[in-house]
Amino acid sequence: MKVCFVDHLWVEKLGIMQLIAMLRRAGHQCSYVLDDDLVRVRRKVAAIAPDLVCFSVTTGMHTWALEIAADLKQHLGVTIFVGGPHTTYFPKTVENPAVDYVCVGEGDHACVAVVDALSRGEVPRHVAGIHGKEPGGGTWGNEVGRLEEKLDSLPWADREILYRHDFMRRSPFKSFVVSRGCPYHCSFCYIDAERDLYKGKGKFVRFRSPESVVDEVEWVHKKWGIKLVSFEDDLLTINRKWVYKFCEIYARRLRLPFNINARADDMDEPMCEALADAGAWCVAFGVESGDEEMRNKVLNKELDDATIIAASARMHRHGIKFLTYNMIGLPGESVEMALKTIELNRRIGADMCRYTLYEPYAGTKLSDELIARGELVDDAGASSFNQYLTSPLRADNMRELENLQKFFYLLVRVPQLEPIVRQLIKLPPNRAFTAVFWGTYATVLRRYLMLSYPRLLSLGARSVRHWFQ
Ligand code: B12
Ligand code: SF4
Repeated sequence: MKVCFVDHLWVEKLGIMQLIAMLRRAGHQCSYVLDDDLVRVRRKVAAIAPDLVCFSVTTGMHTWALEIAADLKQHLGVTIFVGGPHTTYFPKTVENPAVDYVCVGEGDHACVAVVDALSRGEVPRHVAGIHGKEPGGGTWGNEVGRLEEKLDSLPWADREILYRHDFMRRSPFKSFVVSRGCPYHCSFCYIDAERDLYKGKGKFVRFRSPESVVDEVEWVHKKWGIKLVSFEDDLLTINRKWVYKFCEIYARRLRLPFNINARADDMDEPMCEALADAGAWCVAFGVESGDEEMRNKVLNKELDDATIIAASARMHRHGIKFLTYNMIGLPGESVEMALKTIELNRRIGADMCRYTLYEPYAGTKLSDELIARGELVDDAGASSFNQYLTSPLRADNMRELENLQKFFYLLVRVPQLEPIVRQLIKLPPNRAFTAVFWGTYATVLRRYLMLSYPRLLSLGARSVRHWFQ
């Protein structure tokens, strides 16, 4: 069967690459249209003439995908299959007139089972995790299946099709996700919803074997070249034994610079030593808020200031750079509390920071509480990339917080500016503030991902429409 994935993000979407690998292994033909323009997408898909068009969507980009799906359905009459985190948490997407099937949860086996069934001319009614439409109206849906415990049994992500684009092939960093699940319960994250979905369906936190991960990175490096290995897993450090083993093999065979996501409380002496010896370039971890009560009582992060401070000093001693994730515009946050977040980053000497406005994703614990209390501008929760610019929370000081977020990194680096910024944030939001934000944010991104200036500009040009939608 001819299957075509359509997407508009110029990033390595491992979900799509993973499914392409599964489908090709099962003997299906796959293609990947990477474009955001409706007419161009229609033309490219028509030229391929697929039997099935697939989208992999997160909440926010689903609006773009559904618009394209409607156009393809109307003009080409093609079958539409949508999966990814958005349909996992919002299976009602199947009610959209353009959509034929949605996948809830992990789709490695479900995707193949659906395509196999369709190629036999059957309705994939029996496939776990799949929802579809009843012929006479209404919808049907199946419970998710068991989680795949042996991640090594899945084929490596198929990068071949994506790397036909020079821009993607030449990327200095190449992305990998080698684990699934996370044991924590942050209130702003979807992880609890995912854990509930899979209750009784197998082990939630799983890792590939370190050997297989190093084999894959080595293979990708030999074939396409890597300057920086970007491990995008939620938390690579939760499995200590795994990290030590991985670092030992990686140091021996590759020793390429790499980035990981971690928690500050995992970054003790042996962990820092192992990562430093293996050549880690940067460890990213969540500070989220500089106010301990906000971080732990509201965000449920289970992490105190002292641990963050000690871990940061340790990483500096071991020569590991670190990037912090921070949110401004949190529920009940005052300007002084937000300034504490900036102050904590300054104090720990954060090498790089990411600083967005808190985006309340519908279906997460915190967002649902805000919706119930009527504290969101609309009930849909966050649905676009606007966490860079505006907040959907109702709060008297929100304009000031939105302005402060634009100056976050500048204030971490140049504390002397604080008295001026305190005055500036009282002004209405304006383009000059937005320019400060993009300038500083791009500087961080460039450094973290080892991007050249031309590449950064090119990435910005390809993404700009989605950032401002
Ligand atoms: C790497 C990553 C990124 C990368 C790459 C994004 C991407 N879409 O792949 C970057 C940095 C660009 C990114 C950005 C964002 N991310 Co992000 N990201 C992740 C992360 C950590 C890993 C994703 C991954 O590659 N997983 C491995 C692959 C194999 O899994 P997968 O993509 O989910 O695909 C599986 C299934 O979903 C399913 N599936 C996927 N697509 C399809 C399609 C079909 C047809 C079928 C049948 C099945 C199917 O099958 C796949 C194999 O099992 C996840 C958390 C996580 N652990 O999954 C968050 C996560 C996806 N991100 C999230 C968010 C919120 C964002 C941002 C909105 C953040 C922001 N505010 O900017 C943006 C949105 C960008 C976008 N439009 O996709 C949320 C999404 C929640 C939601 N409701 O949609 C997640 C789930 C984190 C969380 N727990 O809250 N992200
Ligand atoms: S540690 Fe990260 S992935 Fe885990 S619950 Fe918290 S935010 Fe979500």
